[in-house]
Order: sequence, then C-alpha cells, then structure tokens
Amino acid sequence: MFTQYKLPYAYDAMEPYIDALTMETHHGKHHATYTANLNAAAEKAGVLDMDIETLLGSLEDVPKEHRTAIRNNGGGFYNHNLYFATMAPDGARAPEGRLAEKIDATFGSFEAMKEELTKLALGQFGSGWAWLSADKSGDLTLSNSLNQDNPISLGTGTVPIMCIDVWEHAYYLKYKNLRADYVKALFEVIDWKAVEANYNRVIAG
Ligand code: MN3
Repeated sequence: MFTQYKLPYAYDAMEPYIDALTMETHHGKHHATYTANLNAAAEKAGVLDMDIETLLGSLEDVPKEHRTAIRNNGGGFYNHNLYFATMAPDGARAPEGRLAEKIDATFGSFEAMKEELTKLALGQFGSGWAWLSADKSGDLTLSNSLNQDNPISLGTGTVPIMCIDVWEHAYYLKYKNLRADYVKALFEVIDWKAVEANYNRVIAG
C-alpha cells in the first residue's frame, strides 16, 4: 500500500508564491488520484508491498498489462511526494554543508545551478519535470523528463533530491501561461534543508 505524503503545512502556507487553491487541487486531487490509481494498479500487478523506488527502478519486471499504469501513476505518486516534501514556508533558502560544496564544485555556484535547472524546466516541452539528482558517489546531475517519468524510472542510476513540476496544473491558476514566473516563485519556497537530507540519504545508500 502506497501512502500519499501528508502535508505538514497548510494549503496557504506557500502564499504568495504558490497559491492555496493550486496547493489544494494539486495535493488533494492530482496527487491523491495518482496515489489511488497506483494502489489499484499495484494490487492487480501484485506489487503492492514493494518500495516505490525499487518498483520504479524495475518496471521491466512488472507484468506488461500493468506497466504503463504503474509507470505513470507510480511516477505521479513518487514525484509529488518529493515535490511537496521539499517545500516549506520557513525552510532553508540555500543549501549548506556537503551538498552546497558539491553544487559549487559541479555548477560553479548555487545561482548557476538554479539558472541551469530553470532552463531545463522552461525547456521541457509539454508536461513534465526538471530534476536535481544524485548518485551514490555524491555526484549531481540536472535533467528534465516528460509526463511522470523521473530519473529512477528512466534508469539513470541517479535518485532525484529536488524537483520542479512543470505540468500546467502546478501553476496555471495563478501564473496562467507564465511558467518562468512560477519557476522563479517556486525557488522562494524550496526547503534546501530537506533537499540536503535527501542528498545525504542517497549517499548513505
Ligand atoms: Mn503535479
């Protein structure tokens, strides 16, 4: 059974950057539906007791008739868990420690990394995501992907530690077609303490 991430903050906690109605619809409808559909498909496929990262990393082992449903809804479940868990109204607005050092070493600076990730978010045609991911050795990569795919389901050998949802449902109510304004605003509510915790978990294996 896959359990949807429960928000530790109110729907309006990200105002004015992410509006309350978007948060409520996004978490209460979209994410809830991905979770329900994943559980239904996973039950049929006999994978209800699997860890979600293991499941997404071994989609080829899922019975073919259930694979697309697991890929899309499992991705939707996992991606949104990460998305909502890495924002906070009072979070750290910049990384520290080993993650900060690695970002500087890899991308030049935190600002340069954000710029690069923003380009990937804006350059993702249609619905999808942009990712900051890490592998076990601590190396960082930036990428984007279509629909609900992610670096795990795409078999990259990396695990996402921070993400940007660029489906229109993530921003359309407030920002309409202005994806760039939404991405800029999202960075104002990212909790880099949570991202750092994800990074340390990936390194620890
Ligand atoms: Mn979404």
